[in-house]
Amino acid sequence: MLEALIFDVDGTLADTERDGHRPAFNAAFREAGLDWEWDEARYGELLAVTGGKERIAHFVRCHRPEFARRPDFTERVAELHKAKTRHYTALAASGAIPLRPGAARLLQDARAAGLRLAIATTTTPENVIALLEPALGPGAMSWFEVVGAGDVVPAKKPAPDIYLWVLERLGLAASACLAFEDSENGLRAALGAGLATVVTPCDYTREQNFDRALAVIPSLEPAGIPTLRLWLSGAPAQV
Ligand code: XBP
Ligand code: MG
Repeated sequence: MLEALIFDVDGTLADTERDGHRPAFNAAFREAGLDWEWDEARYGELLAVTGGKERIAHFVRCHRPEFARRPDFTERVAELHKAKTRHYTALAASGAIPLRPGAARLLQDARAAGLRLAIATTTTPENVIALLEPALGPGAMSWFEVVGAGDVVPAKKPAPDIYLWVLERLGLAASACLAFEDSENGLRAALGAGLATVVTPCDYTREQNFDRALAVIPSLEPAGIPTLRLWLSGAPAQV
């Protein structure tokens, strides 16, 4: 029996990367006096690395090796990421990043159907709150029984850690849950935790491999998930 839906955030609930996280990284680099500017194409390449701190470190090692040799490299990356998060939360809290079509409706329908909700994301908890509260209303974070975000696990997606962390706190087996993702990294993480996964690709992930997804849908709007009504009725989510 389907008991819970577990949602990825970036790319799934909202298209946050190109016009949200990317400009926040660039604002942090400018603020630090660095000439690093991630355009849309470069950022699309860097998205292969999940986690903002890990993404900055990967960029530096590949493109600014002299910066990687600094003795305070790790501290500087953490400072840059903290500044980036400040810029991103300000942007998200202003309501500038809408949810994807159908996301709010799906969350409300799932709650009405008595399903438990959870989040499993690589981004930080403050980014999740800044994004969802303006979009879903004050107190909306209480809709999610478990919020697995950022550094609560040692290994980020495509490792399954964040999904295993969420399942443990839900007290549910993977077979009682359905995951929603947007990327191949996210799909691999969810599958690694044994979760049937619905993928709704976004612009940056459209060409990725989703062969092992339960379904690939254009959006979270009801028309895009005809069988979801079945799942919401409690029918088993068949992998
Ligand atoms: C997407 C990510 C995150 C964001 C940036 O997370 O990989 O790193 O790109 O956010 P998901 P941070 O798709 O799992 O929601 O800078 O806070 O990591
Ligand atoms: Mg994602």
